[in-house]
Amino acid sequence: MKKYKEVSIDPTTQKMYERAQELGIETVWERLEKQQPQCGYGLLGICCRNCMMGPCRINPFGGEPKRGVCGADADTIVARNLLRMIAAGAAAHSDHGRHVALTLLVAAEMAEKFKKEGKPVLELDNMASNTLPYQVRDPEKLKAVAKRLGIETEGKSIRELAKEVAEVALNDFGKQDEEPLAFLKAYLNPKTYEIFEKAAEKAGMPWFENGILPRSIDREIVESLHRTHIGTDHDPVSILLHGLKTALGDAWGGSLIATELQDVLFGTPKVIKAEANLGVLKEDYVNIVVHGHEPVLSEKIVEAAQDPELIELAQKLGAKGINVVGMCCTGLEVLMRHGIPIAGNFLQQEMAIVTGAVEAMVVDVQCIMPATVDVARCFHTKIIDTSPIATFPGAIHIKFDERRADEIAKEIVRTAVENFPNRSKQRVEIPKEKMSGYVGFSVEAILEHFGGTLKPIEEAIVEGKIKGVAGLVGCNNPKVKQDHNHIKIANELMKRDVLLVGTGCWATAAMKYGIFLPEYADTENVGPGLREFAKEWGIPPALNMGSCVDCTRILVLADLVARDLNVPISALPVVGSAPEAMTEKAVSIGTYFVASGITTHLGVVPPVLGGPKVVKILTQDLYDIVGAAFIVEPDPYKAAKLMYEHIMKKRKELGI
Ligand code: XCC
Ligand code: SF4
Repeated sequence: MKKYKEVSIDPTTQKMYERAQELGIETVWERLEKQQPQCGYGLLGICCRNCMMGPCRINPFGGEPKRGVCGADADTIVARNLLRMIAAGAAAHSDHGRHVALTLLVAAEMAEKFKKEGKPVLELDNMASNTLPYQVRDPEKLKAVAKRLGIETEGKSIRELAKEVAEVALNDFGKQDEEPLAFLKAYLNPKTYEIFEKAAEKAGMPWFENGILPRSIDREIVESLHRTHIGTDHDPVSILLHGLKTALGDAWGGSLIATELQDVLFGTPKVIKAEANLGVLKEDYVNIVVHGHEPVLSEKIVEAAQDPELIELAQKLGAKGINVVGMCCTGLEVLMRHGIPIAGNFLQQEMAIVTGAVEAMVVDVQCIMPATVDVARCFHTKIIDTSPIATFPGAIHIKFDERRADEIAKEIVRTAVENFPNRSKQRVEIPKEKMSGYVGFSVEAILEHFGGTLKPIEEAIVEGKIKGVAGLVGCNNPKVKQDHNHIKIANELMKRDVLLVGTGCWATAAMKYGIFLPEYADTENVGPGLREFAKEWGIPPALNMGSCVDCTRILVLADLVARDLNVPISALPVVGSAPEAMTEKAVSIGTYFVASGITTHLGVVPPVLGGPKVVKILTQDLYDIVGAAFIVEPDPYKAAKLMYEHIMKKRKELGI
């Protein structure tokens, strides 16, 4: 067993980890230990299970076997495995995006139906009626998205526009022509577009029609599986090019659709103050943790928890009220839009249950450990799974249906409330630590803050007050001490006057240590230029841009700056990093950052080292193909230095 200080720098995790040990509860860290030594072939990416002549493994020391049964060599196998990771990550993000688009469409169609049935027309035309399970909370954003897509907005109701926008989005998933995605064409500046168009030709593969411009989100994912089927694509170059294309379908398709249409349905985030860490759980309240990724669910849980009847029930059962808190990305969604406190990031899901104070953990999709069910068995906590595509053995299944969203959300909240009397008070131990911070920095909120333009940021960059911008994203991984790399890299970059924007479990980490407070600019972790800039504008030195699908906000922001300067994104002094990467989604994000022109650091080595050609393509050749590449460096200090050097190189190239 590990010492509590080895697993995390977060005091709440440390405490709950100790508590778990006291109670004999196995956690992610013990399970990781039991996996040691992890398979060397797997770590290097040189095992293949793509057909039943295998599984095949390549000798990493240069001896035999050098090839799989079919003849595939190490580079082919590594590239194929990587492409499958990208495809899975892109699929997860994009299926989420599809779900949001379908929700918008369903709501618009219900409005149409109710209108025909003679219900109040104005409310329904504006999609503001609460007879609808989902409303359009941000009609201005809907119009802005429609305009970008070239949809005529004059004389159309919100309901009509919602339907049209949802249809264009859904078409991007399944269309069969060779045209690039409508959303990509609508959002991407022409200079970067041109790089995508020419990338494959530059890489010596002119038969890629339209280069690495994705044609349809689903098609690129399906083609990834096709290409990696035995006996299909074997050249690491073409395999990886298709990886870029698939990831771009995630970036400028699936994830972008998720973010934009979530803003339409639930409101575009505005700057707001909120709290983070396990200390947001309340001893005398019914605690509900929403965990997973899709606000289509968590928004409704937040609403249902405000139902007077359910609050009354909670009080009748001895609680003071109902306390909804978030976990992982869905937590960030409701944090960004409503200031709902976030209890933690990925490695705190089990820790939250160990407090003994959680009545229900309501989960949907992605990053939810099946182990939560086992930990919950040691307490009264109910794990409630809600997604028809994600079932957890041992959990309670209350499957969600958008058409009956309110009813089901109430049932879920009621289940949690009714569980309150089962809580064993003596076993409750909630760590006190929590931290506040400002969140809600959507692109729109940033623009508003700076007076409708990004000029102040651009000027500060040109002046050198800010050296550049780093997008910090991604997960926790128990192979890394929780939050350690997140915070070290953040501080090392801010010390060098790099403005940070970030999402996902990085953002939750940053918030827990106070980085989203304007006062943080006064600490020794922030350089004088960035400090001055942050103070001048009354912002923290790092901006929380949301969940992982909201990495597209970072791209859209970079794209706006690129437009202002009339350069491709790859010319900007911007870097990315996933300091504690874990998921396949993180692999897709890293890949689409790089493909979009943002050189990106990974703090956890992906399973590619067994393929020397693949490594060379990813870390070097991509500079010539898309103007950016990967930096892989587990040491956070060295990583920050490399990222800073890249920023300085870009500044030099721009002549600033
Ligand atoms: Fe999952 Fe999105 Fe990674 Fe956190 S950062 S571990 S993906 S919750 Ni998105
Ligand atoms: Fe082995 Fe080739 Fe089959 Fe992979 S595809 S398992 S390398 S025979």
